[in-house]
Amino acid sequence: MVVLITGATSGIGKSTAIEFAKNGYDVIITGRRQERLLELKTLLTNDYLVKVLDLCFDVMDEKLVEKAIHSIPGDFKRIDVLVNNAGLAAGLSGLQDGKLDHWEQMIDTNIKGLLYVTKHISKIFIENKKGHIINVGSIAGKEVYPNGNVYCATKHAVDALNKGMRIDLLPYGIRVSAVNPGMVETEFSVVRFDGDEERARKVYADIVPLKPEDIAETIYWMASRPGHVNINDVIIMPTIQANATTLLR
Ligand code: NDP
Ligand code: 8X3
Repeated sequence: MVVLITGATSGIGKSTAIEFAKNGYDVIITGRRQERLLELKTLLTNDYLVKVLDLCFDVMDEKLVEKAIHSIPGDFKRIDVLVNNAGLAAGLSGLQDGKLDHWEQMIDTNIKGLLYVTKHISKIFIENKKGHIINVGSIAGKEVYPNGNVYCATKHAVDALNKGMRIDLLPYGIRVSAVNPGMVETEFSVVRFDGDEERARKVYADIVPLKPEDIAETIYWMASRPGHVNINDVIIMPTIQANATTLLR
């Protein structure tokens, strides 16, 4: 079995690569940071004795996405599961104060990047008449919170695409699922606050957030249901978080 994970250099994507490798999957890991891909490749190869292919590309660039997916060799091309995980929030401010480059990066990564990867991998799945796409959405795709405007909009788009893909790919026996987490402690907040580690630390101070492993285990559980079962949608929150804006500190 083969899984392709976008955004495997950190956080949820990295934990998901480890979880699938633990369960004997060969793994295609992708992201923009080559050195991190190589570190993870070494870990997965040595600790779990699986085959690993690293593909370094930016999901925002359709030509690079197409080139990377077309370069996948032999056995790895028999992909069983695609985890559409690469994504980010950039900024947290009122719409009136939003930065255009933040908006474009979120739209180009979370929506367009996910679409590019899905379009190319779907063709492989259609040829094989099987496959499973697991989209990483967010509680931000189910609710809108103050200053979350564009990030929430991109994750609402993922929610809509998750439903649309399931309809379009139904004739080909392709399963489509989404996992929508609340707060998970990863590099997410450091990225959101443009590298401000102190501000990022405060997001998770005095709470017990989800760990990336919690999401990875859920993704693997979805992928490992029997073939006639599709988990459409899961919302997973830390126990201290009731919804996007209500949490116990
Ligand atoms: P991290 O910042 O730890 O990981 C993000 C991953 O996405 C990295 O591997 C990064 O790789 C990759 N990525 C970002 N932009 C691009 C790009 N343009 N091209 C290729 N890869 C890219 O954050 P998380 O693990 O938390 O985030 C993973 C997903 O989970 C995202 O979609 C996020 O929206 C979602 N999510 C996160 C939550 C949280 O609280 N942490 C909650 C709900 C959803 P690289 O930089 O090497 O390219
Ligand atoms: C990440 C979770 O609540 O910061 O998608 O939007 S949240």
